[in-house]
Amino acid sequence: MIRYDVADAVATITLDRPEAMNSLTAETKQALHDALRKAAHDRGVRAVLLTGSGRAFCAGQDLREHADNLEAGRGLANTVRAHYNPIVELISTMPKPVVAAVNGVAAGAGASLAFACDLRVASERAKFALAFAGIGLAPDSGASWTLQRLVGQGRAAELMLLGEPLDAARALELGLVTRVVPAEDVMKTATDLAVRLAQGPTLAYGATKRALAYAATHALADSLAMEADLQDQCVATQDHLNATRAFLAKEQPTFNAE
Ligand code: T3D
Repeated sequence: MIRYDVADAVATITLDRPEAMNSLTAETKQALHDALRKAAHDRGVRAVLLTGSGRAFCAGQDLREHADNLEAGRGLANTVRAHYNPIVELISTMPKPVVAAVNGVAAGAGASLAFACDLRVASERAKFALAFAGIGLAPDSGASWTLQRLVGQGRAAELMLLGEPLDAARALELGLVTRVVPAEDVMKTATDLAVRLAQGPTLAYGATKRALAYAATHALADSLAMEADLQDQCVATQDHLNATRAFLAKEQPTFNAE
């Protein structure tokens, strides 16, 4: 259901149910959560890449399992609280960059997962579908928070209410993805980006994620204070000292996450 591979300090997590468009059963969500937690805690991992196998990134909730639950009167199976929310929290709060390689369609909670990542590289074949309303649901897994920050409230409302799929070119125009590449290049491009991030100032990247998340919900004065606290932490790192010395010596810095 989930593949987990580490190379060059990048943990690649692959949703691997291509026959069901990598949709998410309870078991898959648990395995995804475990993989993300493993990546978050492994000091040898300095960036994470999330992708899907086959022609989809992720089609969201597995609707076969969901229908079984509904038919059996288990409609309130609480998967949003038990699974989706912890997954999104992990992606957002782990102090390492998370890149989505959006190889194909990202629908419902699958789109939400892509939006929760720090950067998105899309295949020309990628599509984002806010499919929730199509089955009588409201957005979950953070989409109501992330999407309007990425594309603005008006466009987020349009995408969520109308549910029309957004193709990769339009997603790029709206700033929803970092870049769009031919389908055969998406994994290499996203992996190169993740490797570049894994070689960067990991502790400063963690602080950057915290600063962005904090500033999204706080006033300027509070955000300035938070930036000062986070900068105190960054200034105290060996990486900062080394990089400053490297600048003065006209050399490329090396970052060791220390
Ligand atoms: O309490 C709760 O659980 C609430 C939580 C909700 C979170 C959510 O994610 S709600 C949104 C759920 N997802 C959707 O509504 C998307 C459903 N899928 C689609 O709209 C389309 O399949 C796609 C746009 C993703 C792709 O369309 P297309 O034409 O490229 O492929 P297809 O033929 O529709 O799908 C291929 C196969 O994947 C097909 O199986 P089959 O007939 O060949 O055996 C299809 O049933 C299966 N599949 C696609 N999406 C899902 C799925 N199977 C289970 N669950 C899916 N979500």
